[in-house]
Amino acid sequence: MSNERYEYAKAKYAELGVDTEAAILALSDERISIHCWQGDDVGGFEKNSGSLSGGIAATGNYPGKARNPQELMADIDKVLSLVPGKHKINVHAIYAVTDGPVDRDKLKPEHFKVWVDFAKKRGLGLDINPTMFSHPMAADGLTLSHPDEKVRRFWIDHCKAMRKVGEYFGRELGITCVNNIWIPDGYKDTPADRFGPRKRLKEALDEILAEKIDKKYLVDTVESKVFGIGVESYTVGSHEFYMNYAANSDAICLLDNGHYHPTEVVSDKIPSMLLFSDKIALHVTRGVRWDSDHVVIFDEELKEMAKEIVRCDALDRVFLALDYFDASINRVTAWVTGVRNMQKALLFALLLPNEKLKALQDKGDFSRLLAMNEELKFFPFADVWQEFCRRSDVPADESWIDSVEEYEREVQSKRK
Ligand code: RNT
Ligand code: ZN
Repeated sequence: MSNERYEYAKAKYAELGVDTEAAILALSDERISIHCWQGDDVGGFEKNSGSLSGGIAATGNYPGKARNPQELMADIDKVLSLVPGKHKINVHAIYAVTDGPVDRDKLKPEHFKVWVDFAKKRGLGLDINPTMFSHPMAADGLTLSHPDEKVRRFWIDHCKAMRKVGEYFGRELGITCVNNIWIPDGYKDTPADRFGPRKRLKEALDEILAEKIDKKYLVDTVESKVFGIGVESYTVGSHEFYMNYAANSDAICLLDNGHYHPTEVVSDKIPSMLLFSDKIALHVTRGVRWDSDHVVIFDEELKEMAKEIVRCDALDRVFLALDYFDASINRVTAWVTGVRNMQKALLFALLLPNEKLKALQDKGDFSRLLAMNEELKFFPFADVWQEFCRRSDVPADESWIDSVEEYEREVQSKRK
């Protein structure tokens, strides 16, 4: 099939001074960290694991959920066959593959060897997360800030163990691993002490991060939040807490766009953060009325976030990860939709005449700026996207949906 449509798009963008080839090249280099937990509703492989806790929730019971490492990895392979580019897989501690039960403070790199083998074979990177929820030691919703020193010790040791796993990932794969620390800690009702828990969290983090690990292999990120279900009144790890913590340590701020007040947008935070930090990290999600972790769609805020990353020339300064879990639709469809949308948003941003638009702003020509931004929405962006998919040997159009439906019939629906 000829590429007439792409050639037309290329010429059309060139009129604006935009090089579609450069955009495709930049996008191919961009690894997105694909969250393994979309495949099983944040379940994990621990033998006697209870239900999901920590103020987060996956709703729905669409059939075909992966029940073990083989099924989860098969589903990830399906996803990878339908998204362009080379990526990373984001693993949580509860996805360790152990013979017998191993408690989280005792986890070792060897318990994640299957993931390394999986990643190596496919040229992927790996990221890691301590899992500080869905565990008896987190039963009252407190972990690193717990008033009981024994509980804190358990979670501190868990976090230290996961840094070792992350270092192992980075060393084995030659791709920096992001170790993301998120804790559910908070209170349902107005607390009597807001300072104490944060002081304990700070001290716990200091201890966890005390060991210097080569940044080539591992970087540590800290993820804030505004509230969770059942912890509505107070969150220990708030945005201010971690922004200050990161500013005063080697840790990197991770911004999850579901974790702010509804009219507050992460896109606007990106340039401010990048002015003061060499690196930032993102969890891209979609909150509907609350931090509901809906599948990422190609909406205005996604595009706006991508634009900020591109305009700040920060593609290599932002660790991009997805974080959502929808159990009400086919989980592979959910995954593929989100990854492709994240990539589409980046491509959309890369195809904007950003310097020209900035110049309009500086000249004060807001009429042309507004009108141009609207016109750009109807530029032949889709043809460039399709060309990128074609070159990456993945479905360029909606035919990928049929492919997932077939997978559902042949594979997922047989899981009972
Ligand atoms: C929770 C945070 C956190 C989790 C994952 C599973 O609100 O977003 O990142 O979603 O660790
Ligand atoms: Zn998150």
